[in-house]
Amino acid sequence: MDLQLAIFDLDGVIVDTAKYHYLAWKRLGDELGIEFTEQDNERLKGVSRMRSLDIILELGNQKKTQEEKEALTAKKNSWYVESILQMDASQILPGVLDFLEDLKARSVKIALGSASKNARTILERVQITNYFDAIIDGNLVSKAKPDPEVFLLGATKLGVKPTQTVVFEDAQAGIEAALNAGMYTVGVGDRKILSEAHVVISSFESLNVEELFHALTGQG
Ligand code: B16
Ligand code: MG
Repeated sequence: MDLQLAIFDLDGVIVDTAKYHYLAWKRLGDELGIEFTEQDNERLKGVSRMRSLDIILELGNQKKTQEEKEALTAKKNSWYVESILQMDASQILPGVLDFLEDLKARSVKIALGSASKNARTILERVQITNYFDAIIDGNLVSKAKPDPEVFLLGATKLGVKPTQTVVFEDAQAGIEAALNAGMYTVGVGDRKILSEAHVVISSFESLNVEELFHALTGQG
């Protein structure tokens, strides 16, 4: 098998932290008098913290100074952190642990490629930090997905070529970022939203590394 590195997005792939982001943004929206629905929240997936706030302010037709925006994102983050500190291993999405074990058994390297500045805290809380050979998070990158920076950094750090790397992503911008990096892509979620991915899966449950890699590269 030719693939040597698997890079995982965090929110929506390993854990479902989107619900905690939503609750915190909704609380902020309520304070600002901006209506913010779960459907609006879809637009925030994979998007940076500051860009998320900009989208919410746009929804409410509101403008804020940079200083005000810093204070608002800090407030949202403090609520979000309260939620993630309550997380435990039971919140890892179905099939993910078995799949990570399967990769390890085949000596495929594992990296995280997330926009979140809280990624390390979440991995610690759900007790899977040790699986990762490299952790690239929102503190290390300057360009947001669909820019390929986050994934290219992971591959470079581990000395693996993009063409030998597969990325698992739940957001359209993330799939685009991986394609821009010249990597194989697996969309996790809705086939209609993730149609650009090489392969789309609904979850990691019963997913087999060998079969998946064969489907991606045509090699066993
Ligand atoms: P933070 P991912 C992304 O995580 C989330 O999908 C997105 O909703 C969030 O705004 C972003 O991280 C930044 O998160 O505020 O914790 O730094 O999907 O790239 O793992
Ligand atoms: Mg995601």
